Amino acid sequence: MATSDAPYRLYYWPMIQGRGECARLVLEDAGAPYVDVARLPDEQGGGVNAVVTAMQGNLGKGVPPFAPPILTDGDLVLSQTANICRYLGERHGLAPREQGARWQAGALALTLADLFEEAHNVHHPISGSLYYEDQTDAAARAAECFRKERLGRFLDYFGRVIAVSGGPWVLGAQATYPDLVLFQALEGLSYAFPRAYAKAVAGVPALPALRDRVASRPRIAAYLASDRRIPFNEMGIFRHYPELDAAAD
Ligand SMILES: N[C@@H](CCC(=O)N[C@@H](CS)C(=O)NCC(=O)O)C(=O)O
Repeated sequence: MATSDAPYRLYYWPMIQGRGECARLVLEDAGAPYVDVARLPDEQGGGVNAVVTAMQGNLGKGVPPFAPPILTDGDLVLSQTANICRYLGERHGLAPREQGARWQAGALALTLADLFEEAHNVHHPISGSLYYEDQTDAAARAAECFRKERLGRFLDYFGRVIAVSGGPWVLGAQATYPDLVLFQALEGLSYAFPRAYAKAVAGVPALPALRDRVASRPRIAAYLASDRRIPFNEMGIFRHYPELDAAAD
């Protein structure tokens, strides 16, 4: 599986941050050249069709991807967000050097993938194939459980990870790719659940500190200010439905 000097190609839904944003953040922080393929005009091979084609396994040989985000590096086709971020992190100095720590970084990225899945399932507790409006009662119950049981558990966990590492990053003194994915999780949670997030994060000051620290990394700051950063909206993973962020908890 040769890699190439050509820019990476990222295939992800062009209208949302979604899980693709984790890969975008690692690419941006690394200063790695990439093409966000589906954001190209249709006539240049972009648009939703680019993602659909990629999902059909038309990008190359070997293991076909199940779902986006999908990253290609030359003829290597990769899927699974945590896997893509690990690949990029290890290639671009955004991963620990020691093998054991590399696996532990991978565990953090996978735990964050769990959090993304749970945050998504709050507004789609029955099925992703139904509209939110068709599952609002179940979503209200799921949201209450998420706010009361899961949100704080995840945030406290990452606070503990930072405390154990000595901080300020999740793995200690050096920023690594899980920091960028955690940043995206914090961005998304504060967008989707502003009240519940504010309450849950109040006792974990290391997290807003890490979020600020990531946001002020020069390449990330430039990215966030650019039109490459798609605003949050109600089509993505993190959606703000005020009724799912009750104040009463
Ligand atoms: N575990 C996968 C989940 C991938 C996933 O659910 N992708 C969504 C977009 S964020 C999708 O379009 N899925 C299509 C499908 O599952 O059929 C990851 O972390 O990358």
